[in-house]
Amino acid sequence: MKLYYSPGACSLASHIAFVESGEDYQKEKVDLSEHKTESGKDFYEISPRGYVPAIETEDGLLTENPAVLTLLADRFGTAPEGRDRYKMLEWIGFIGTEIHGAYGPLFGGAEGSEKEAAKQTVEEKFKLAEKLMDGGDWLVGDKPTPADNYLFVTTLWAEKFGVNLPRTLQDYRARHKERPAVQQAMKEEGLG
Ligand SMILES: N[C@@H](CCC(=O)N[C@@H](CS)C(=O)NCC(=O)O)C(=O)O
Repeated sequence: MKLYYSPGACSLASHIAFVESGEDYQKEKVDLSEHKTESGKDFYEISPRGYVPAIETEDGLLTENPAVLTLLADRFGTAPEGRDRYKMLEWIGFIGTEIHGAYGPLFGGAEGSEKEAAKQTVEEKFKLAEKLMDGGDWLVGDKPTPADNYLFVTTLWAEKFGVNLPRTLQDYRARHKERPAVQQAMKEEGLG
C-alpha cells in the first residue's frame, strides 16, 4: 500500500498505523497549498478530493479518514471485535465531524473574535471527549486503535493553535508520545 500524507495533518493517524504494523508500505508527501506530490504530480489527478489521507491499495485509491482508518485497523489486526468495533467507528465519526470539523476556521486562517470563538468550540468538544472517555486510557478497550491515533493528532493541533486541553487529554497526548510508532511517524514527518 501507499500513503499520501502531509506533515502534521490528519494523515499522521494513518502514518502511525502503518509504522506500528511493521508491514512494508510506501509513502509520498503532498504539499497541500499547491496540491502537488513530492514527485511533482498534481494531487487532484491522483485524488479528485485533494485531501490526505489517501491510500493506494491493490483495489485502487481509498480516501476519507473513517474508511482509511478502518481498513488499516482491519488489515493490521488492530480493529476491536463485536460491539467495540462500532464504538471505534463511533469515535472516528465524532473525532472527524465534531473535533476535526471544529478546527476548520482555525485552519482557514480565522483571526480575532472568529478565532477565539473557534478555539472555544474546539475546547468544548475536547471537554465532551474527556467525559465520553470516562477515565479510560484509550478510546476503546485497553490498547490504542487508529481512532486513538486520530484523536491524538487533533490534540497536537491544540498545541499549534493554543487551544486549552483538559488535563486528562494532556496526559493522553503525553501517553501517545511515548509510543515508539508515534515517535517514528512524527520524526519521519519532521515534527518535534
Ligand atoms: N473528509 C476528509 C477530510 C480530510 C482533511 O480535512 N484533510 C486535510 C488535512 S487534515 C486536507 O487534506 N486538506 C487539504 C485541503 O483542504 O485542500 C477525511 O475525513 O478524510
